[in-house]
Amino acid sequence: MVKTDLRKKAQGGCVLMLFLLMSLAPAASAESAIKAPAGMAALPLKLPKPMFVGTPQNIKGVKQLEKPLGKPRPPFFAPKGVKNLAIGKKISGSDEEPIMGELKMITDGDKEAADGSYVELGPFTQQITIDLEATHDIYAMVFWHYHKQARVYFDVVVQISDDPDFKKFTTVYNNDHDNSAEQGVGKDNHYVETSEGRLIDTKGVRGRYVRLYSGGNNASDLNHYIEVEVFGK
Ligand SMILES: [Ca+2]
Ligand SMILES: [Ca+2]
Repeated sequence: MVKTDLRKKAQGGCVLMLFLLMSLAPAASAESAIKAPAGMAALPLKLPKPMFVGTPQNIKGVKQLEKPLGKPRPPFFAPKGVKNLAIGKKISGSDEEPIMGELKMITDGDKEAADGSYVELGPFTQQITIDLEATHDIYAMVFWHYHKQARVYFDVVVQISDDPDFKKFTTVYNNDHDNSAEQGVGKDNHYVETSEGRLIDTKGVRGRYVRLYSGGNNASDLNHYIEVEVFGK
């Protein structure tokens, strides 16, 4: 009995907090409405210009598709001093001669959606690997496949390893629900690409190499990357 009452009180408190946060949100920016915990800071993210607005209508039949948030993503807090370790770092991958662009564009800091800012890799399952040149604690990754139009990329698998051959690795994201990329069955959601990129919480996993798989998208079998950021220290 006592336990139930406490839980109810706690739930009430949460609802009230949520209500307060939501009512604050329109007045203040999301970043200032939510205070960083001690020793933490919001990721220093610089977002590109959005190229489309509103809820995409042209994506049908994609299973386990995450609903758009309908508002800016809340800040992500990581230990103070965390920075993008991927900028300017070397990239290798399964398609070293892309159809459009060059692999080095994936870590050049340009995140715009326009033609000339994205790399087009061959069809079906492809991977890219970034060498951070040293082992780091990695707290978050943000990546943009494409954001000129609303799209869903399939078999998005992200792994972190200390081994260039990835004999051992930690999977930090996997939405390949049928193991077609042969990296194991994932449970993460499909999502619509936007100018905010996809942010994943990598929980301080240590590693030197990050590898990202994809297997085409809802509009074609091809794979695209605009930028990958790896936040750590
Ligand atoms: Ca880029
Ligand atoms: Ca699949």
